[in-house]
Formats: sequence, C-alpha cells, structure tokens
Amino acid sequence: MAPHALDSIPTIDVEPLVRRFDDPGLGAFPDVRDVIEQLDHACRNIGFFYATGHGVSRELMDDVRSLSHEFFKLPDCEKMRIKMTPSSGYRGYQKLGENVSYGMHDCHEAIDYFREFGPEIQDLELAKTVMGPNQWPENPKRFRAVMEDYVDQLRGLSKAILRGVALALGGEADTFEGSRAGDPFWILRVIGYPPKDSLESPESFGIGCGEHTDYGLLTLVNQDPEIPALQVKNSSGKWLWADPVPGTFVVNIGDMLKIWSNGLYQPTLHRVLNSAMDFRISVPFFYEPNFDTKVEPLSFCLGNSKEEEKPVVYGEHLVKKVLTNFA
Ligand SMILES: O=C(O)CCC(=O)C(=O)O
Repeated sequence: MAPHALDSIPTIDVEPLVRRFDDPGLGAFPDVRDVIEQLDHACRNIGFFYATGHGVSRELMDDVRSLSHEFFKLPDCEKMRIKMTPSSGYRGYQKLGENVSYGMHDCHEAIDYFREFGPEIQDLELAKTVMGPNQWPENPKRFRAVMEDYVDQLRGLSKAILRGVALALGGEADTFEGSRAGDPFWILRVIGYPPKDSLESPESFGIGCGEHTDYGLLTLVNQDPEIPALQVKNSSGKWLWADPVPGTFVVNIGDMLKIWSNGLYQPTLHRVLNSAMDFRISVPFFYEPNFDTKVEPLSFCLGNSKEEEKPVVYGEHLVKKVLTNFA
C-alpha cells in the first residue's frame, strides 16, 4: 500500500515494549500490540516518530548534551587533539564544514564514535577503514564515562524497539538479533551547530546537515530543547519540523530496514537548518546491523514489493558512505 503522507510526526509511548521486551510472549500482550501497531503505522507512512516512555533518564539525556556544549566551547587547539583523520579510522573530531552530505559542506562540527571491533570481525580488509580506537577528550572530565553509559543504554533501548518492529513486520521478536544485528555496529555522533548570526555567509552555509537518509537500522536523536532545526520530508515532499520535545527521542529508520522489509519501511530524507541564534547540540545514536552481515529481504517480507531489494553487506555500505562524507 502506498504510504499515507503524514503532516506531523507521531508520538509513541514505547513503555510496554521496553518493560516486557524479554518476555517470550511479548507480541501477545494487548498493550504491546498497541505499540506494535503504532510502530507499523509510523514506519510505513513517515519513517519517524517521537519515543516517550523509553526508560532513559532525563538527567542522562541532559548530561550528554551539556557535556557536549562544554566540549565545543574548548579552544580549537584542544579540540584538535582528537582530530579525525583517515588513520584514526574516521573517528574523532571534525571541525566546522568538514562533513559533507551529497557533495555539500555541512555547517556543523562533530565528534564521531564507532563501535570498537573485536575478534568477531570477518572482513578485516573492509573494517580497516573505520578501525579504532575511539578518541576521547581529556575535558570535560566525565565525558567518556557518561557517553559510554549512554551508548549502553541506547543499545538496549534500540534492541527493544526493534523487537517491536520485527513483530510489526510479521516476524519473530528476535528477527534483528543473532547473525543479523545481535552484535550490532553502532555510531554516536556528538554534533554542534553554530548559531546563525555567527556564520560568515548564512545564505550559502546555513545547512547544518544536508538532506540524507541514515545508513543502518534505527537512529535515536537527543536534541537541545527550544531550537527547531531538524526537518523531515514526508511522502508528498513537504518538509515537516521535528521540533524538540524535551525528554523524548526522535527515532527514525535507516537504509538497512528498507532492504530487510523489502521496501515496506522506507528511510525518510531529513536535514538540519541552522536557523537559531543559539549554539545547538544534537547527539544521534545509530544502531546498525552486525558489520559483516549481508542484508537481504526477509523471507516473510518478500511479498511486500514486486521488485526485490538488492542485498548489501552492511559494512560495505557504511564504508562507502564514510569515504564520501569528509572533505
Ligand atoms: O542534528 C540532528 O538533529 C540530526 C542529525 C542527523 O540527521 C544525522 O547526523 O544523521
């Protein structure tokens, strides 16, 4: 069925799913079924939703953003100590304008963290491009510990939401576990967007992040309050504002879910506009498949489209994107 263009981004209280996510009868509880239906509706029609009832404390969400503000306020020479380079595996700090989306320079600075590889990696040649270790700043002092705790909690939350998505697609709750995404790659981007009035040429340099879809399974965005900046393109081509709603995550689906669902759940184009007079922080967490996994339409999704989505190895998709992302 063609997507129904939504004019606003739905809000889903995922609490029943998070609370019961380990129950073997997960899909039978009426409150969980209700969440599953809402997930299905959001994934089919807009690919974005706000998550409430997610169980990550407001204190931790705020702490992550306030430590990020502190980092970006440091002098350039200190930030450049953790500079991202090809030899750092594209992990670390990139200064304003270094990130590129579809050939255009993005107006943001950022630190990129990727999951560290262990012995599970099969294709070392492929993994070499994004090989760690991650680069952690000396200041703020608590930065590393808080971010690592945050990643742990968001991994758990993403796994729970994906159990709901798997049930919504008609599969088993653990469809996105084991060899598919049981050992997930993840990316944490700590992004700082300068205020509009600080830009030399806001007309040519006002796009904080050019329009794109995300690469993996699920993205959870923790954004500063009171600064509308994130925009989502609905299926009739209209840009909708994903205004910050304190305490919620903006959740969206990525390219790999399109392949696994055989086109039923499409990732949605989104972008960031620097329209505010304040420095904005956003910290997206990207939950991805296992690095070496070949992603191909799930057998129970083959009927979702006449044309079958082409398989890709997730790590190849990621490396291709990373190599075109930096100037
Ligand atoms: O800044 C944001 O809120 C979202 C950033 C984003 O879309 C991305 O990094 O993929």
